[in-house]
Amino acid sequence: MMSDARLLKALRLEAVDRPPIWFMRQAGRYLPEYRAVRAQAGSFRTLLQTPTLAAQVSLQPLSRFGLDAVILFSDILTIPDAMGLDFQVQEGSGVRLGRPVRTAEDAARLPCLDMSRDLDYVLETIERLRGTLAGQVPLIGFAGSPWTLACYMIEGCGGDFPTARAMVYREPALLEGLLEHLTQAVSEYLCAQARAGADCLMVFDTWGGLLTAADYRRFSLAFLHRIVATLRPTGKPVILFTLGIGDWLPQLMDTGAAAVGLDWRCDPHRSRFLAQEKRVALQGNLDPFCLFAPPDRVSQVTNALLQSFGSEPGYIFNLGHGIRPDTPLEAVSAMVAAVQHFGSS
Ligand code: 1CP
Repeated sequence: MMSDARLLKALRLEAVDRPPIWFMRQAGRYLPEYRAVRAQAGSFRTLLQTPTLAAQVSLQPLSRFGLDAVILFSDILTIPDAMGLDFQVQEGSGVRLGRPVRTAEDAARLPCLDMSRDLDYVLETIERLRGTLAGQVPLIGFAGSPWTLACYMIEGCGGDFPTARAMVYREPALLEGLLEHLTQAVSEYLCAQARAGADCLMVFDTWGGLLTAADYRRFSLAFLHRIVATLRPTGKPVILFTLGIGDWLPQLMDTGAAAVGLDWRCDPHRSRFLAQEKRVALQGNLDPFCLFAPPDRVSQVTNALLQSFGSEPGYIFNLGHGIRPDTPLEAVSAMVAAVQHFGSS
């Protein structure tokens, strides 16, 4: 039964035979089978927007490694794209949004999305995956946090977001208005993903760590709180991940999320200590650069990390951030095998 899946048990803080494993960006460019489908699609955007292909690449890491979860193949930038900002991925030079939001007029022009009309292709991908997975492996739906989406929408590209970060000080009211609008969209998007068949929902707050402590609370954490509260009636567990969370881990644990994701810098012992007190699960946090070591070294580091997290319930193995596109496959296999055999010898 689906509710017996390791991932869902760990999220409920129930005992499991070994930690569940999946990893951020598990469907992506480090896989030759992904690159083949991406080439066949012609562009990243076509790949995203074609449910048969998006479902196919979502399943690739499951077939290759036998992981404990499938994450929907999509991108956090589907929301700005649906709002008319024209999302493009350029070969080698990252992402671009053709129409950035810089003024109150730009913000006022942003439409309220209708999920079943504007993001129907994402919901159709989830429905297909739910059919194929037939309750065997949980499916993770996701979205970007309002602050992280605002960074891309204001800047129009990735990088260190100078325009967005200056707006925190120059035009906080404009920024808050944009974040309100995005909070509504992200909440509705994740509710729609839950209805379509996602078993668990993850919010990527990739750029929350750029803010000061006070601004993190005001411009990111406050909105994460509201998203978690809106999702509660769906009954689906929520995982929150802020890259560079550092000192603010306890506050993230107080949002009501089932689990928090840890980046590679978080100390497993301190995180476990806090999580036990707050009754939340943890997910993380092998350094993605560990996967550039020889396979036997990867196994050693993975085992040491598993030991540090210990065998108490409520732990999900993952990387501390997305897997790098140039990661050797032998290293990934060694990491996965170490987790799958943990505790059995
Ligand atoms: O060329 C290609 O094939 C495109 C590369 C790519 C891929 C594989 C992009 C463009 N997005 C994705 C898929 C993706 N993105 C997934 C599903 C795959 C999986 O996890 O298995 C997910 C969950 C994301 C989420 C995402 N996109 C985040 C949050 C997670 C994180 O890594 O911090 C962010 C920040 C993005 C933006 C984005 N999309 C793509 C790129 C190259 C970027 C980074 C842009 C930048 O900041 O420069």
